[in-house]
Amino acid sequence: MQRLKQYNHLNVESKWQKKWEDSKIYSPNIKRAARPFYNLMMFPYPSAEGLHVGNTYAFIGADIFGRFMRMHGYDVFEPIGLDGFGIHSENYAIKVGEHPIALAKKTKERFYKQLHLIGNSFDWTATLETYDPDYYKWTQWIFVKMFKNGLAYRKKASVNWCPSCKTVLADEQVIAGACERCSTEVESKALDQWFFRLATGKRPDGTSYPDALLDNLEKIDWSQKVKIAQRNWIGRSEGAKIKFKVKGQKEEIEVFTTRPDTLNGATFLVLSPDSYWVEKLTIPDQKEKVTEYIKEAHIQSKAEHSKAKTGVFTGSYVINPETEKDIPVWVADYVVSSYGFGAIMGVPAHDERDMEFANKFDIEVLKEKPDEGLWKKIEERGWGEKFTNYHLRDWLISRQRYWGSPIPMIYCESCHAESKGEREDMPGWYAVSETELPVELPYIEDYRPRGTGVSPLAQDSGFYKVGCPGCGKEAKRETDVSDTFLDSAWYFLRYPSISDKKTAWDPEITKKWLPVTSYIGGAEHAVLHLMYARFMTMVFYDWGLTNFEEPFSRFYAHGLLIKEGAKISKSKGNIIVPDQYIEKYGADTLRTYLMFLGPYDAGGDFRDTGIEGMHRFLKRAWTLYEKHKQNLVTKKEDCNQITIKVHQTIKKVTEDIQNLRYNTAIAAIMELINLLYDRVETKGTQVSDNGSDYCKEWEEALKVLPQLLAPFAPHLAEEIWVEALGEKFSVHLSAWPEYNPEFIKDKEVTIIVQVDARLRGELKLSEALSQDQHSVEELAQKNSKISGWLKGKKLKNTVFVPGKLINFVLQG
Ligand code: ANZ
Ligand code: ZN
Repeated sequence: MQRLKQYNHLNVESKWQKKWEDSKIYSPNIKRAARPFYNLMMFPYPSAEGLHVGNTYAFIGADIFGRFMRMHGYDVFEPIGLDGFGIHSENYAIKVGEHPIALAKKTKERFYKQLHLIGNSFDWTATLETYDPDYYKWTQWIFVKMFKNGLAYRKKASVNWCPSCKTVLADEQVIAGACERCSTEVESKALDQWFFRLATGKRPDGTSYPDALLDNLEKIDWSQKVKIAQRNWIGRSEGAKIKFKVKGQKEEIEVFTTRPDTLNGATFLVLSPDSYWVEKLTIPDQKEKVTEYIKEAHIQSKAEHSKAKTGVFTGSYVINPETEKDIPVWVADYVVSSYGFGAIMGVPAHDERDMEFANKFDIEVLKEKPDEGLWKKIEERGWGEKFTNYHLRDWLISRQRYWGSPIPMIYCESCHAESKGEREDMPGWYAVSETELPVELPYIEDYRPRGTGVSPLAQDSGFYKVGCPGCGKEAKRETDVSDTFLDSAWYFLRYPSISDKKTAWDPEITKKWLPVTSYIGGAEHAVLHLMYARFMTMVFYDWGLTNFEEPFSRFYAHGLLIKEGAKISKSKGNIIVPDQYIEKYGADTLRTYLMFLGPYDAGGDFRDTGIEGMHRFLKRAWTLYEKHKQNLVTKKEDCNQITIKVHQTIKKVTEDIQNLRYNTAIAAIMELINLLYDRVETKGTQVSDNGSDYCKEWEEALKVLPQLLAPFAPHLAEEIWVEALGEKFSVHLSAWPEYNPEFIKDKEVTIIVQVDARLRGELKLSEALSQDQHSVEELAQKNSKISGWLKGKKLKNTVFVPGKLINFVLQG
């Protein structure tokens, strides 16, 4: 009998990776697939030297699910690409002193090589990189459509400015007053910016995007914590707007409040430092103080906002319509310019922040009880009306950086002067004609951010000088690039249509493959990316470009990988690169090890010592097959026991993978392997030529095992399937095994307990338990009838016949 070869993971893994790719078993027929299953994972942004183990944790977990579904007969489409534009890649380029264009080539090679090595079932015929002009042509096309549909606009806005990254940041990219990427304190700066109407956009039926984004959360199967994060970010707040007459003028200031019933206790009004009213209401005597305060407020970072209250009096008063009292108007930075109307009524008796402020500046506190009836009164008297406010802001799209998709807009000074342009509300502005897309990002030698608030593209007259689409005179291209989040807000639509040169996404293909069946990624993207992708998809739906509102039917957030108890980060110097582990132990070991660390949504703690154990374990599985031709199971009772265990394991692994409980699925497979290993006859050859001496249950177990292993250890599984069992390539296209519920019904079994071969008692146990020596020993020793016979005696040996008998042999 021929012995199998030693398992060499390096040879085996590269062999199958090549075979899989050559035979295109992971490239479904996009046009014709009968049971499409779109298995998406968040594509990486290549920032550092390559993928780290944390990235692979995400990809492997998603792949396991895809492989499982493929074995259930689905046409699984699992694409991958690079979110390669943007500040991450650009900052890395600056750090290593290379041009982003040159670096992108290297990074692509490096990342794709690593992504091959982990053994995922990616469709390598459908990759995309967001910096590829074939891709960003369509990103720009989306921008143009947003502009033409009134959903993109430009305004001067006070924005978060990171002086180190030299760029604008969205509110969500500011963590406790500091830049999310480099931790530098964020300043505020007034710049002209492009926005998408995420918060203020109206849908064709007149409803609003935030409402729809909120309501739709009920309809999608997403991790609960992610839904909560989305809900909070949208932050729908029901309340009222109330108008306050300025004393001695006919103007009125509007405030937003969730407590109109406390109007009777409002003793002051506060404006945000950026409020349009500040200049209007500041009296000459207060001018200097107010100007000074506003300057300070701009330099101070957001972190300071939560500290002690600061503020300055404008010198003006408004009239509280309910109390008819004159109340002072202050300026303070605890009022946010971008929320509500950037102005509040101060009700110290019922609001803590207002109380603190009133105490500090000696403002009157009226301890009036809230009055439910006020609300009606406010509407009747015309003081105000119901108003729903959102925390969600319009999406700030422009970035004053180089490495991004140029915003495809043109500005003409002379058209502006004549109030001409493509849109009435934006004189001077034209979108680049769709036939002229893409506006290619030019090569600029010194691409580093200037810190001047304009993009490096503004240095390149060859780029920005352009004829006006309206009047033909010399005009200027927009030199800002778009936010990377725009690139990733639609990439899932492109993958299935990647070979389509005429449209961004083919309508028929899109209907077939989308919405995405399963999306897996990090919880850190719970807000930004997922919200932007949902918003864009809803917009596309409204334009008739898709037939679904929600892009991801199911989203699952995986947990975080840590290393020896610590967060994995560059500053800690504990970044783990997967390559060395793959080289030493193989991708199968790394995959299985990572997934064994804990429930997939909880993450796990990576330890070098653990991976050794997993490696030995997988080798053990191979050894089983290496030996199985000489070493067989022949005993009838062993055969029965194997059948039960096999079917129990199929059930467990199936259910666990469905629930992404990979760790317990792996544990079950380990148990099965251990049992098979245990039951093998090791006393030489007993096989007849036709192999009829051993039981068919043993054969079945040996065939099921690689199938259960396939999602986790795809190379090993394939090697066993094809090389050891001689089955047809590929195990990954084989049908997932089914279990027979009859076999795993828990029967009651009687175990005979002997001490020194004399009957001393009986145990009635479930079939499963009756097979387990350790449990049986324990239960027997605890049993009151039996324990007397064992007390004070030394045990020499235990004889165990699974499901039948246990005999304690005593010393002396
Ligand atoms: C009077 C009042 C009395 C308030 C009271 C609250 C409690 P949410 O729920 O987050 O929407 N507010 C309004 N605009 C603001 C702004 N631009 N910056 C800072 N605070 C602002 O909060 C709404 C409440 O936050 C509003 O209701 C307003 O204070 C304040 F006992 O008005 B309230
Ligand atoms: Zn013009």
